[in-house]
Amino acid sequence: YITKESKQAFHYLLSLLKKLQTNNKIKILVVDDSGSARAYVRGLLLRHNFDVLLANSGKSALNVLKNNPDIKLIITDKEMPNMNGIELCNEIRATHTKDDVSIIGISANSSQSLTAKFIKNGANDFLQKPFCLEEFYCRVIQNIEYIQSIDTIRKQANTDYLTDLANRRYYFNSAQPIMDSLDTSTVAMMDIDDFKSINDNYGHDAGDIVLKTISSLIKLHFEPKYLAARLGGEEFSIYFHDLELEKAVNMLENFRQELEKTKINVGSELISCTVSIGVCQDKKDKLDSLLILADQKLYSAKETGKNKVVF
Ligand code: GH3
Ligand code: MG
Ligand code: MG
Ligand code: MG
Ligand code: MG
Repeated sequence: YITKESKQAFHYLLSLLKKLQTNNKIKILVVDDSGSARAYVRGLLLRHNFDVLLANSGKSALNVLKNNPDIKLIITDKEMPNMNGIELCNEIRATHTKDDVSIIGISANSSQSLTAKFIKNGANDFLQKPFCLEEFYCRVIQNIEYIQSIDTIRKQANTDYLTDLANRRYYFNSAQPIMDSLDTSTVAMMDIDDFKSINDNYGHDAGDIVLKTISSLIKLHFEPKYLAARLGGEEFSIYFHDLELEKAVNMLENFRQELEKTKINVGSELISCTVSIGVCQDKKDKLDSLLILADQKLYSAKETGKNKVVF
């Protein structure tokens, strides 16, 4: 009974599914106390190359989710012993927002209030059994696309567009809570030396290439262990959550020396550039206050000849 229209619609869905699957496999968790129901939904999802995880109870679902924080979608049955699908939604929402993971409730129960109950308890969507395949895939795609859009927006909100380093917002939001849990923290402020003259002599595009090159080198030297960010312009900061001052200074000194030796191809020629770095370790409560101290060290690095680490 497949009509031409539904065939076309299905092709459209398939193209959307392909688009979703271009990167890594997307993880979907299927929760149902019935083995045959789990196997059926799993089969539908495997056809389109999703990475399917299974759970036969709410409790087991919470465990699987804990061990797989990258699950994007949970499809859960309503009627299950011990913890039903709606209670499961509630439990999941205690730790995961709708922006972290989508939930679709499924039930054969045709009670009109069930959809509302699911959604009120944190589900994003609902499917009535028996469902038609087209609707099933539509809802799966829509809910994954939602999560992926949020992921993209979140990444963009936290990343510096030019250099792909963390931006100031992400830096403060992530470093401050770590700082709150520690007695002392070590932080570095870094500023490119005579950057204005690079722009003036070789052009703004060359300046951008220098910013990107330095940022790649920063990533190489300090990430993922430590948190590095472009705070703005030609200023960077690195937060060392668990490093004594001397060790941080050593790492920064290695970085400074390697940058000094690096020839940067700005199109017209190879140029080199240097940075000045101020670093300090202190008991401050606020990252702001610690950065001011590091900035004072940076200032004295600039005042005493640049291209050095001052602590
Ligand atoms: P100092 O050694 O004292 O730090 O001197 P400086 O020239 O590096 O410092 P100054 O603050 O005078 O100049 C910083 C320059 O950085 C000015 C600004 O135009 C440039 N700049 C800021 N953001 C960008 C950017 O995204 N791209 C480029 N190409 N230049 C930028
Ligand atoms: Mg059931
Ligand atoms: Mg500056
Ligand atoms: Mg500068
Ligand atoms: Mg300056």
